[in-house]
Amino acid sequence: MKPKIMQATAVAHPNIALVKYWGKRDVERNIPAVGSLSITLDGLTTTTTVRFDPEFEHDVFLLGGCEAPKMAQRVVGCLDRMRRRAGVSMHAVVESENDFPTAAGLASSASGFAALVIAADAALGAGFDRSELADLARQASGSAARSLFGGFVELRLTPDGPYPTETRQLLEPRAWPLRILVAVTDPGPKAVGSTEGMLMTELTSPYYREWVESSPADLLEARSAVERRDFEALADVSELSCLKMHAVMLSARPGLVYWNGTTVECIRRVRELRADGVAVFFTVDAGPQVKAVCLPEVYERVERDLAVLPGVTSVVESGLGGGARVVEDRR
Ligand code: 2P0
Repeated sequence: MKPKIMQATAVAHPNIALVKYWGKRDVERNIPAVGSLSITLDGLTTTTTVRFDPEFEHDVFLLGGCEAPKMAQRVVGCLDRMRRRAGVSMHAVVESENDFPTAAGLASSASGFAALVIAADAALGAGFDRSELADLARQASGSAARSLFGGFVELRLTPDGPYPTETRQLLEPRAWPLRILVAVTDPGPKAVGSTEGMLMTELTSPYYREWVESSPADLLEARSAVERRDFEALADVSELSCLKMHAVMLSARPGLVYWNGTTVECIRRVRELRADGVAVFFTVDAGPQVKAVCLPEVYERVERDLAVLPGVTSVVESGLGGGARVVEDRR
């Protein structure tokens, strides 16, 4: 008798860190050097289907219908850890689609691995709890654990806990419905991947230690701002964390410059708006896009102002979204 179909589909959204993760405490186990605080988006989605079958001879990974060998290695690594914990040996076909540009600083690995662990867990019927799923996602990609949860999310280092990090939701999306505008300045893939960039920074930047040591205070400040829903306080600490991260990247050897000229123009415009009393702040990740985070009542104004800047190719709008979830389970 042919065994049951072991297939499930999950969706996950990218997240944007307001207090940034950059650097690894343990490269082998992919433990971040610093905690982070993020918001999960709803306007951008990764959809991933995982199908296990005892007849498959190896794993297959397709991203947007095409083979993606570099990412496939990380997908297989993640599946291997899940199979080990679940005590199964079957191979899988994984098909993943993003409705936004991949590898352009829009955290596609975060939503990708969050969707993967949720879909694989459902397909296997493994029943891992959220903490274990977050641990599996984090091992695949540090930022992926945050996309398991919706709204405002914190990833803390917990060296004495059952897992080396713990990820939890601080606020639901509805509790403080901020809006995000992603000013796309270059939709192409980034020059230096995050993992490589982090290692280079740690090995060569004279400021790396200060970056790591100053992070807990930023995290505390941001957590408190979120709990109080204090926009100005969150804006201050978010811009600080972003610029500090880019400062430490720039001070690597060779320096990591993820920005282009338009990135700088977008930052300037957001700062001018904020100085004029518009409730908006910026953040930039390992790529040239600028994310403007604002209160709902000002987003049209911010969108207009960013869209007209020369070099901005599009502005993607998003609210806050929910965590990764199963949308179809065909076991
Ligand atoms: C973040 N980034 O906190 C920071 C800000 C990019 C800049 O997390 O090596 O792809 O797979 O654990 O999760 C991107 O890093 O890195 C990232 P790995 P990941 O969002």
